Amino acid sequence: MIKRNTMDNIRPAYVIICLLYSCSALQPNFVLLFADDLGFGDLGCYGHPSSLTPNLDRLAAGGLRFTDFYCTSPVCSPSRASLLTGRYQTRSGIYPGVLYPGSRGGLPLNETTIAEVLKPVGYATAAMGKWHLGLGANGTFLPTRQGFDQYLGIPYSHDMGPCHNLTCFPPDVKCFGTCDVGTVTVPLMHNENIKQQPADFLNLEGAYRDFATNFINTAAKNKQPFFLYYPSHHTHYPQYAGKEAAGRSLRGPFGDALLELDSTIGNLMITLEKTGVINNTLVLFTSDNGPELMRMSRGGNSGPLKCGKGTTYEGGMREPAIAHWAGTIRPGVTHEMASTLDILPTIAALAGAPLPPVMLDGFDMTDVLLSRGNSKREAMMFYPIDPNEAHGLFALRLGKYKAHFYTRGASHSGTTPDQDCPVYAVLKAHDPPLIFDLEADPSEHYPLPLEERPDIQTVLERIMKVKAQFEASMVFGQSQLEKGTDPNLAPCCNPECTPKPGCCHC
Ligand code: CSN
Ligand code: MG
Repeated sequence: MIKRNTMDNIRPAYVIICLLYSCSALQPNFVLLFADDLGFGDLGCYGHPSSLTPNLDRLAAGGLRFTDFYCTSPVCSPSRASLLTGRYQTRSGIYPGVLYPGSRGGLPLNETTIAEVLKPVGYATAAMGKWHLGLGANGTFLPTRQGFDQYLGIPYSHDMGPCHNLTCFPPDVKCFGTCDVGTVTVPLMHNENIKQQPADFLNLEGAYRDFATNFINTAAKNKQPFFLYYPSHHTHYPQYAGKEAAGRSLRGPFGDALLELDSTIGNLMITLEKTGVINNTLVLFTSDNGPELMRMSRGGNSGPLKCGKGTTYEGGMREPAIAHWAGTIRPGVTHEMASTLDILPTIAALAGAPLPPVMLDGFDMTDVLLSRGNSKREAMMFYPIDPNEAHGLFALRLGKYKAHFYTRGASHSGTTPDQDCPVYAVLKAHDPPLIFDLEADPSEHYPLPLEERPDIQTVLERIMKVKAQFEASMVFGQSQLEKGTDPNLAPCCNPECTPKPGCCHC
């Protein structure tokens, strides 16, 4: 196994000070912002020429911007499972693929989420936006069962419902492309109740804004430390934007959706300032997986990285990431390797909370954030959307080198000129693995010639050792997706109505 951190995660100074004084005066607030299908190249501050992201650009200018930050899966649900648990999705069983409205499974309740780490040490917790870690019978897997005091949002992807109800601005213009038919319209849930079905997308961002403002105001007034998790639906397909953002970007519907997300983030920052908690709040921003290149000009952009969503190339899994903490994090750029896996241990350390007593895959990155120290993370593991024990890892990054043991294109990465990205680039085993130097060649264009490079052979030996150690430590959890779906579990605001799903409309 790669380096582990245990008790050293809890900063002794915090613990002692917590005992002597009141904990909450020292415990920082956490705002965790998670974009959907946003690529490495999509933000202005990551070089996109026509995106308008003034608030995210400001966050980056006043915070720490990561160049080498990874999610754990090139699709949504597994990536979210890892973010909230600090563990690879294979452990929690969130594979293969993603959860659907009627899925029987969800993030197992015995997994410990960031919210469940923070609640026992006094935090108020709230989630708003796209959950995508299951609903189950009677809301078994909703955020309110996973440590969040409150939830407002859509519990899965918003293309998982009939598209004719997902109209863009102006209201009579239908979205481009198709969504799922034969399932219930997309609901907006408040805690465990359906508030709207179908959800009103044109006013959704405003509802989140109000929910967040209310949550922060209340916590600040009560002098209670808080954790706000905002996994946005933006910029997942089909893009939507309310009237303040629609038509306002230079980049079409994708740019408008991104601009709307950016505005909400700007609004959140103003609320943090107004309530006087900005200097005591760590704001983290990243994305769940790479861009949907199959949407062509309406999809995201992975910038210089290869391919996108659904693949284990860099474009599928390296993400923009920003950490902002006014007066505490020195602004700049870091090339240290970090991951969504590292957020739970970092938050636990800063809050003085004990770590869950399970095998964690994350490392405390407070040194990277607070003193620009070295990352404890030496390696990053790349699992495909359908991991299994027989294939194991598709790729592994160790230091600046990445080895691909298997490569495969994905439907979500279709349409680009690179023939390795689309779905018809079938599974290919590489023995010896393809090896790239990601610092010299971040685009994974030029595999290193192993036979001519004894130094790279030595690197490969180290990589194989780390892989073997890691895989020996990996216990696959029971697959939650293989439990299948039951249409009766899909959320319906009018549960006794017939015929479903059409009558689930309130
Ligand atoms: S995802 O996007 O949920 O953000 O990963 O909306 O992998 O088959 C992915 N998929 C629908 C989706 C289907 C989605 C899939
Ligand atoms: Mg996604």
